[in-house]
Amino acid sequence: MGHKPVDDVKLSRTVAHALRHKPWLYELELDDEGWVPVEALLAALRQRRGAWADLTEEHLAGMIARADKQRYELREGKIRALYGHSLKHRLAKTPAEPPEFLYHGTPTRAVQAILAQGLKPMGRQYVHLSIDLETAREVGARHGKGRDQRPVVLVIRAGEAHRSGVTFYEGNEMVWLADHVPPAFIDEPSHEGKRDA
Ligand code: HQG
Repeated sequence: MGHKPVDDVKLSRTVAHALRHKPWLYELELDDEGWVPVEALLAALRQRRGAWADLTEEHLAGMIARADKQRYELREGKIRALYGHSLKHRLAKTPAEPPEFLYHGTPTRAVQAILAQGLKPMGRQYVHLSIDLETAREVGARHGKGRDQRPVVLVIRAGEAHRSGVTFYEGNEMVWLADHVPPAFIDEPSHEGKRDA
């Protein structure tokens, strides 16, 4: 590509900060679907680190392509985060029909509250759900001290919830979003193995 390589992890974290959490610190304004002009993001990033002084769209595209998760979408001169937002202005998402079962990994300490109150978005705009057990386990493990705690994976009866009026949205191919998942559609860990639909 003829460009000096940049640290993908640092770049991705800063892009998440800008596109999910605090765009105003980067003089960015997200549109209703979370998009910003790539050039505006690049201009802000170029000012932040010496190593990013010559940052180009190719650096962003490379970071997105190499990432383990599909966090960002880059299209027609614009870029957005696909999920994870915490900023106040709630992004417009299109309701969609979820798979019959989804999974949510969480640390043990949160399970009791979740089974009592349901899954809440907490600091983000939406509840985040995974399409498979292994991904959910990894999501839950992020919250453990030293990341060595064994997370609990809750099984979400998403199809049933959807048919009962709970709204779901597609984040990307692996991540589904919801406003709130009531406890009636959440199965405790002991049921886990039987629900692999
Ligand atoms: C918990 C990462 C108490 C919930 C991941 C979670 C994901 C409750 C925590 C994405 C609760 C919120 C999001 C209730 C939910 N009482 N605790 N009623 N309802 N919780 O980080 O889902 O790598 O905001 O279980 O892969 O862990 O950044 O959500 O433990 O897709 O791209 O409250 O972020 O993606 O934590 O993760 P988070 P999450 P990236």
